[in-house]
Amino acid sequence: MGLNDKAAEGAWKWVADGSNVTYTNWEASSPNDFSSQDCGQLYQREDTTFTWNDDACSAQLWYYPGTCLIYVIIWFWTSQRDSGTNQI
Ligand SMILES: [Ca+2]
Ligand SMILES: [Ca+2]
Repeated sequence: MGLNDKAAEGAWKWVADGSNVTYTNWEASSPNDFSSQDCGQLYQREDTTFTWNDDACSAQLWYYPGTCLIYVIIWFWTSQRDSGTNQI
């Protein structure tokens, strides 16, 4: 989400302009820097609201495309199912 604390642990900055983060919406236990997590990610709670989590920067590279792919598959499956229903 364009947010990291790579330069100094705990000093979260926006990648876009290097400015300090003023508003935060961290998950209750985050940021916890577990195994040196330095990149911010959106985290969807079970009630579907979003908070922030710190995660390994390498994890984001596949996490978001993977999530998008799952949504596309669900959308495609749903649209096929619905179009089949309409034809009956
Ligand atoms: Ca960190
Ligand atoms: Ca974390």
